[in-house]
Amino acid sequence: RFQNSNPFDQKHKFWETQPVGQFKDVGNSSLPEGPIELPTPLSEVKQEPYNLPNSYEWSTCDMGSDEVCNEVYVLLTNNYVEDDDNMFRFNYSKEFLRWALRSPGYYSSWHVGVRVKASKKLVAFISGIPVNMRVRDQVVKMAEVNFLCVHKKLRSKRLAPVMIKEVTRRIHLENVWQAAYTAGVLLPTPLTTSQYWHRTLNPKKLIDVGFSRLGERMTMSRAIKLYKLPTSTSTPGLRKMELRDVPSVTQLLRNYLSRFSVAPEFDDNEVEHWLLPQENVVDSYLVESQVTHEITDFFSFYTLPSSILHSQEYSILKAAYTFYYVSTNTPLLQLMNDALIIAKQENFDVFNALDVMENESFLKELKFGQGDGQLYYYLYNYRLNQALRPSGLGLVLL
Ligand code: NHW
Repeated sequence: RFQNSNPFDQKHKFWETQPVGQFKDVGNSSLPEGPIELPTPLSEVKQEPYNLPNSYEWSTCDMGSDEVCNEVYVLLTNNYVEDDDNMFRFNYSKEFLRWALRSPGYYSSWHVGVRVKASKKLVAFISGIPVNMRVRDQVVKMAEVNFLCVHKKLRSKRLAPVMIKEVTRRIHLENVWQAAYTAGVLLPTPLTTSQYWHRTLNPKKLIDVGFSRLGERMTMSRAIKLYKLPTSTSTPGLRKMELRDVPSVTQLLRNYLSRFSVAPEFDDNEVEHWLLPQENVVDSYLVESQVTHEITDFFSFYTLPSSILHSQEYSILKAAYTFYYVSTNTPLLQLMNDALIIAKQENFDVFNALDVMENESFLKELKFGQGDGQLYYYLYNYRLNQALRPSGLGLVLL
């Protein structure tokens, strides 16, 4: 069968109607940078929700409720993102979802569920959280949209476009007109295309469950030796971040993120929320100078396990993902090596990173291997007249 493999020629019946960069405009640098559409007066924003097929209803999800949080957790655990070979599926924990969705200034109305009217079963979800995003020299209030999920039995019925329109409407009602999101699928039009890299921590398990393969002339014992890490970290003054460190970390991070073309602007509240260690959610370490007691460096990673779908032996892959970091005094390579050592001690199987920020400077040397599949970054209603390199991006979405 003849297949048209040029993604630029693919029709996007929904996305073609949205204020996003269109494929036909790629390379046209005459279009102005900035918002594609102007905000409309709030009174002109549609007041009623969009129509759903008859047997379904909208449901604002209160993530503060254990019951509702559990419903979202179960929906995602069974229906959220899988790898291309359907071997693994993200298994965000309940604590993680709470953390991800109840960030400073969050709106419950942006946590949008779809239920079956008759049974009240939760069958779809989409969410947004507010963030101040800097794009070059403009700081724009945006929504970060994430956790879009439609139950497997309801796929390909054009429910996703209705959900995206509904969350957009609810975001508009709070006077926010831009959004940032990532996806593994190519849509019109990425701000940047990034790659996943994986650092094996537990070679035997990763090979057993089919996450990795032994390369040519590689034996299990060689792999174990190759990925072996020291048992203790190397940086003097490295310790867990504490509440009292929030102001220093905010300072460091604001300063560091200012070098990227697109990055969030965090205040103390947000740093406390996003970076203060939370067991099984986020880990943060910093370097305190032994002499001046100044905080000079910092790194963090979050915990996102995946369900292993077809193994007799194992059901969960424990994965750490690099989050934000700052290196001023300690080389980034050394910081990240310490991050690997800590992750290994905490029994993670694999340590993942994208090639955003300055990650390329340590990936190969620290024995990360390039994954398959891409993660595309997008902005909604904001045009950049040139795609960025991943290293221009100071943004990590969960
Ligand atoms: S990416 C993770 C997305 N979730 C999953 O992959 C979970 C497993 N898959 C599913 O649940 C992180 C379904 O396959 C989903 C699609 C629900 C993905 N982003 O209902 P239909 C995020 O959560 C388009 C955007 O028939 P379906 C970020 C697709 O191109 N659009 O499909 C979310 C097509 O449109 P087109 C996506 O398989 C960002 C249409 O949906 C998409 O039953 C959202 C087909 O719909 C994706 N990941 O359900 C955008 N996947 O034009 C936020 C498919 O091509 C934008 N589509 O015909 C900003 C809004 C806020 C603005 C505020 C001012």
